[in-house]
Parts: sequence; C-alpha cells; structure tokens
Amino acid sequence: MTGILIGLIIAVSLIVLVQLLRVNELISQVKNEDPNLVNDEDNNTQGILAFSIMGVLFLASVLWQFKYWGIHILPPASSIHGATIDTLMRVTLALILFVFFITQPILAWFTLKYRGNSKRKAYYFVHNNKLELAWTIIPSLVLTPLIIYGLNVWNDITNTDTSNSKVIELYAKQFNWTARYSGDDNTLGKANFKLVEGLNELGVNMNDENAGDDIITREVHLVVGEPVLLKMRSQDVIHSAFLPHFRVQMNCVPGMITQFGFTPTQTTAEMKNQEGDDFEFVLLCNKICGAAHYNMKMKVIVESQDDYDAWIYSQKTLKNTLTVK
Ligand SMILES: [Cu+2]
Repeated sequence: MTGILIGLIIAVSLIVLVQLLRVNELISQVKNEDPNLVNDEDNNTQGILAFSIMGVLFLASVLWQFKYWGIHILPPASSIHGATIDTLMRVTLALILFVFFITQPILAWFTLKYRGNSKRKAYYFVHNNKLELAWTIIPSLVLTPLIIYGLNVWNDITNTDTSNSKVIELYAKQFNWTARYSGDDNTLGKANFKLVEGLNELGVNMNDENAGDDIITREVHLVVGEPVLLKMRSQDVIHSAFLPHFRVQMNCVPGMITQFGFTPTQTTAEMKNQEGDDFEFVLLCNKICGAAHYNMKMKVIVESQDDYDAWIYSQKTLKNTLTVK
C-alpha cells in the first residue's frame, strides 16, 4: 500500500512539473518571448541552485550520513588477518575522502563562478597534452601503490599456513548452513551430493575411513587464538560464506571445495562486554541465492579451549548417527 502511494505521489509530482513548464511556455508566448532563450537571470538562478544543492546540501548530507550510519559500522576485526583488512580499508577510505572533500567543493564553486554570462565568451580548446598527462599520471601514481598494497594483503590472507588448523566444513544449501567437524583425525570424510539421503544430509561417504568421527552441527564453535580452516561446499547454487566480524568471505560453489583459513582473536563473551549482550558472531550468506536467502544465518561462538572441548564431546559423531552401509 505504501509503495502504491509513493508511486502515485511521484507520478502526480511529475505531472505537476510538466504542467508548470507548459504554463511557463504559454506565458512566454503571450509575452512574445522565446521560451528557449537563456538569459542572465536564468544563468544566475541555475548557478546558485547548482552551488547550493551540489555544494552545500550534498556535502552536508554526506557528513550527516557519516554521523547517522557510522554507528552501524562493524566493530574492529576479531581475527588476525582482519586487522590488516581494516587497515587497508582505512587507508583506501581516507584517500577517497581526502580527494572527495577537495574536488567536490571546487566542482560546486566552479559551477557557480563560471555560470553562463552574456558578456563573457567561453574559451574553447580542443586538446591539451599537459592536462591529459596530468590526469593520467597522477591517478596512476596514486592508484598503482594502492592496488599493489591490496593485492599483497589478499595474497597474505589467502596463503596462510593451515597445516595446524582445525578443519571444519561449511555446507551451504537453499536455505541454511550446516557445519561438519572433522573429528579426532582432523580430516573430513569424503562427500558427494549424490550420497545425500535421509539423515545423511551432507552426502558423506560412510565407507571412507575418515568419515566416522565427523560431527555435524548447527552452530560453529571456534577456539580463541587457534587457527581454523573452513572448507566450503554448496549443494545447489552459488552461496557465499560471510563472517563479517572476522572479515572472512568466500564463495561456496557447487562441484568444488573452496577454503579460508583464519584465527579468531576475541571470544563471544569479550565481544558481548564490548558491544552489548545481544552481540553474536554470525555466519551469513552473501549471495542473493533465492527467495529465502535471508534464512541463511548460523551462530558462531568463539570460546576457550575448555568450553570448546565440553561442547564438542557432547556432540554425536556420524558413526553414531548413521548406519554404515
Ligand atoms: Cu545462500
């Protein structure tokens, strides 16, 4: 209903605007003036409007949005590599804002200063090599180091040593997540979607010797300070495993296994102290993967080794849940 009303208001406003222009045109005809002729009065109005909207209102709205939306920004990263991503983000944002707050006021001011004037003729030139060089070389000099810096950060975070990491599978399907712990052998049993049947919802091959001690869970528990290697699979379409507080995101692609290794640095309890009792680490899907995409949310808990051990020992292994064929 609100949508229809907003649509109606926009449509009526457009009709009013067109009619006003039409009235203006008719008045000009009565006065015997050319309605398309731009005079200095029009130029002044346009110049002042452009300066007030683009220069003053737009910049004020940018500052207001920083203040208003700023509180929704993610807390500092809760993972080791996440801190390097935060720094990259801050450097990039600082650079963008520095350029923005210089160029935008100049643009607005020039729009007003060099507005049309019947006594002044615009200088026309076709080409200027110095200008072309300046606006090609300066952005290249600034952007090249930034891109190299970004690529280095990406290389570092995707090439971490995962030999001592605890292996956990994140299994995506429309529309939920399931986690599979690799058990005492720290090796996930082989799996194939063709084996998905009844209780074996992840299609684990129970004839594989590594499968028996695997544990399927509806929550992800991680030990603070201990490296973890997430292996992602998808059953149907491309999903994206997104753990915003750890600055982790990786696509889950049907037919292949993707992975991401990281080390959490803060427990859920510590984060609740900082951010309030409602705080939870979450795993989300960051691909619009279908109608109930928003359902793809799973709780992630970071805790001490003791709490983790108590939890994992209370979980059932696949050997105990599925019968071996
Ligand atoms: Cu999804």
